Amino acid sequence: MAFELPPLPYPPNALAARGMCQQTLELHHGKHHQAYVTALNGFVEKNEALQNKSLDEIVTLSRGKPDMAPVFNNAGQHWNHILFWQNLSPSGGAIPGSLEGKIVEDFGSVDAFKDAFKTAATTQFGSGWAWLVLGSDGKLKVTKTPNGSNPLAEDAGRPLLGLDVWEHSYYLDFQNRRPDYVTNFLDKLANYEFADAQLKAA
Ligand code: MN3
Repeated sequence: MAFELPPLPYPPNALAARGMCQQTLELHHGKHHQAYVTALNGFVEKNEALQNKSLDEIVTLSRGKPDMAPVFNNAGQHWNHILFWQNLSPSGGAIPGSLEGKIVEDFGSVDAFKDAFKTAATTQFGSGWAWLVLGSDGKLKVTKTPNGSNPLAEDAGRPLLGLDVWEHSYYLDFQNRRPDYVTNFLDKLANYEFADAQLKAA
C-alpha cells in the first residue's frame, strides 16, 4: 500500500482571514507535502526492508542512519505534515479549559507557555519544527526539531501541537518575519481542541 496525501480537513481558503492564505495552503499541501509522499513511496518501492511497514515504523527504523537520511527526511516530513494540517483550525486560538489548566500547571501561565513556544520556534536555526509535547513524565513541554525530525524520532513525548517553521510555511504571508507567523499561529490558528483531545487520549 502506497502512502497517500491526506485531504486538508478544511477548504484551502478557510484560514485566509486568520493569516494563512489560500496560495500558501495549496502550495504547502499540494506541492510540498505531496512531494514528500511521492519521494517516500519511491524509496519504499525500491527497498524491501521498508515494505509493509507503517509510517511510524519507517521513521524509527531510518532515524540516525546516514545511509537512510533521505528516507528519514521524507517519512518524517510526511508524519509531521499529517499532524500539522490537524493543528490548524478556522476557529483556532481558543484554549479549552482542561488544556488551559494543564498548561498553567506545567508552565505557570498561558503566556509563559506561548513565550516558550515562540522561543523554540524562532531559535530553530533554518528549517524545522516547534512542538508542544506530553513528556513521559506526564508534564507538558516545548521542544524543537530540525528539518524532518519529530518527537517520535527523538523519543521526546507525545506531540499535541506542532508548528512547521520551514520558510515555505510562512513566506507568502509573513515574508522573513517568522516571529509574527509564530505569534499568529498561537493566537489565531492553533487547534487547541485537537491538542486537548490528544492530551485526553494519552
Ligand atoms: Mn512544510
